[in-house]
Amino acid sequence: MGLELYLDLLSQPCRAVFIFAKKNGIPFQLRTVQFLKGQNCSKEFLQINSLQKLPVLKDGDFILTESSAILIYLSCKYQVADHWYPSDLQTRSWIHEYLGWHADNIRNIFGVTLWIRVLAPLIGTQVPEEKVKRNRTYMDHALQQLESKFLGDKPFLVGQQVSLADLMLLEELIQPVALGYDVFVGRPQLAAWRGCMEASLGTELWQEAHGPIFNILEQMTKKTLPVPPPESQTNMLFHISKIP
Ligand SMILES: N[C@@H](CCC(=O)N[C@@H](CS)C(=O)NCC(=O)O)C(=O)O
Repeated sequence: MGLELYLDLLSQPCRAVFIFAKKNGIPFQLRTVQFLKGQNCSKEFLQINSLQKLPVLKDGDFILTESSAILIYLSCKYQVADHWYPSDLQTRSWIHEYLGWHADNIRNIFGVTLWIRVLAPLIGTQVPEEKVKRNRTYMDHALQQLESKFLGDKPFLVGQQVSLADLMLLEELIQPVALGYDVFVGRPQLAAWRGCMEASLGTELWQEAHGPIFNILEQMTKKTLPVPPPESQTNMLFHISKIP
């Protein structure tokens, strides 16, 4: 069996991995694991990742979780163009500097909109209003730091060409946009960066990767989304309780 990627395109880190593999022509078997159907809690998936999280890469007997580790593995194994994960020590270090900051300041903040607008209502609850307000404040604060410290007036995070750090960031920022909060409005630097990202990924791949998340509100309105099974709902309630 060749390379297998376990993904759900509603998830930001899954989309980053999907886009990276597609853009670089890396051949893989897509193993779709749908959160909304509780498939990440199935016995079969537990054998792949006992943490029940996506994305997961399986390359023969080798299993790897964590999107940034997966992107680095793919970059090195398939010798993709250098700009994705630059060999220059200092530029590579900037990628890791960004990824460290991203894990602390972006990752758990920008995905909250999906919980507010879709996941909590789907299981008959809601994210408390004070958490909703706080989340908006945290997003705005992180975006200011992102622009001033990491992006500046460069076309991409670590220079003139797209890197895996840009992809990680893009997918987190697309999440609130698809859920009704356009983080690019009123932020010209960030909007210019988004334009560079769209141009470098291409329209077809952009649409393929983002279709499911951009359709989710419509599906919510039409009540066509699956309701997560009880075994997933326990995890989901725990997740909601952990929203800052
Ligand atoms: N730091 C991890 C985050 C993985 C993660 O939180 N994945 C979410 C989807 S975005 C997940 O699988 N959630 C299912 C669960 O927690 O039960 C990465 O970047 O890969």
